[in-house]
Amino acid sequence: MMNGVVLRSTGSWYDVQASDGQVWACRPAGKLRLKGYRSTNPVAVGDWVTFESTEDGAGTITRIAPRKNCIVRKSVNLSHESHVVAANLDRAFLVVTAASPRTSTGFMDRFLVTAEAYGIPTTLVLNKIDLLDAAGIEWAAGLQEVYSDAGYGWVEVSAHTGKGMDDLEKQLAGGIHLLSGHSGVGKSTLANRLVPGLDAKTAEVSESHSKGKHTTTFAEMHALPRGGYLVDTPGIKGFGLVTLERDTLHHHFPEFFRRLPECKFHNCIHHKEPGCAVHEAMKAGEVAHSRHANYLEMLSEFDGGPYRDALYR
Ligand SMILES: Nc1nc2c(ncn2[C@@H]2O[C@H](COP(=O)(O)OP(=O)(O)OP(=O)(O)O)[C@@H](O)[C@H]2O)c(=O)[nH]1
Ligand SMILES: [Mg+2]
Ligand SMILES: [Zn+2]
Repeated sequence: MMNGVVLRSTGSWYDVQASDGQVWACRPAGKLRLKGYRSTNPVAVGDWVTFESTEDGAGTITRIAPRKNCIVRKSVNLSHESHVVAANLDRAFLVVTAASPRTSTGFMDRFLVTAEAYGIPTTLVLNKIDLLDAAGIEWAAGLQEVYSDAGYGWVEVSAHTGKGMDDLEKQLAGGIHLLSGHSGVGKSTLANRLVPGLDAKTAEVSESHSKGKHTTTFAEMHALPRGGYLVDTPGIKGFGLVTLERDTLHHHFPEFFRRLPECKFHNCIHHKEPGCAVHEAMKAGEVAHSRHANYLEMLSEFDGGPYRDALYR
């Protein structure tokens, strides 16, 4: 019996890296499934598994360790089934760009809320800084302030010129790190820079739509030279709001949560209540209007029924 971590899945086979570093091609034992999950794939990238070697030199996965967390995509056809993209993440790096494609703060905030809710710390990575014009530089400076104030890490890089890459590398020591973001923001290009010898497929953003081409289609995990792992994932189009609750949504905005004790009402949701400390902080320029506007937008969605998607434990 051996223990290892799942690096990638190719159809019904899984590449599992054993604790001695060797990679085994494994198949799951029949009916293997973690309790409480209804997903199209029983085993996911980042899962810690136990396996036995078989006579043909492959392996059979006999046990999946309970997951610390996971990122999930709803499958397109089977509305009740979902696909576990990756499990056991120590940090997510949300890659954003000013143009080709432009990442909206609405998208960033939805990602951050979901990641918060499931305990995945997130750092924002602004890529393609080589392409920033004056307006882009201003946009980036504004966002850096907003997200630093909220309590998130912010790194600026160019996967093309290499600028800022040491900064990013320093944050990748140990653990399982996820690269996420829209298609075309440069996740695979960044992975190619960070993982020596990696030659992940990348593709130019379509000129007419300024959108990525969904080049990466499966999550794949790579060992980093200084230890730890990096998961390159397919681009996200957008997502709903998990099994979040309307009345606790605001808990997942760290800068709102910190101010809750100063609100007049202990159950303030920072909407229209009098004596709201979040509104006061906004007036004083300490909480970003964009964060609050995006929060209200999400809040309004709950009135149309509960959403579930994207990330869950
Ligand atoms: N100018 C510039 N282009 C970049 C940079 N990083 C990536 N690109 C380009 O952006 C395009 C998309 O890069 P990918 O790495 O394929 O993007 P991705 O996020 O992996 O996209 P999906 O796999 O579709 O989700 C490619 O043409 C890259 O060469 C950068 O720092 N500067
Ligand atoms: Mg890619
Ligand atoms: Zn309040």
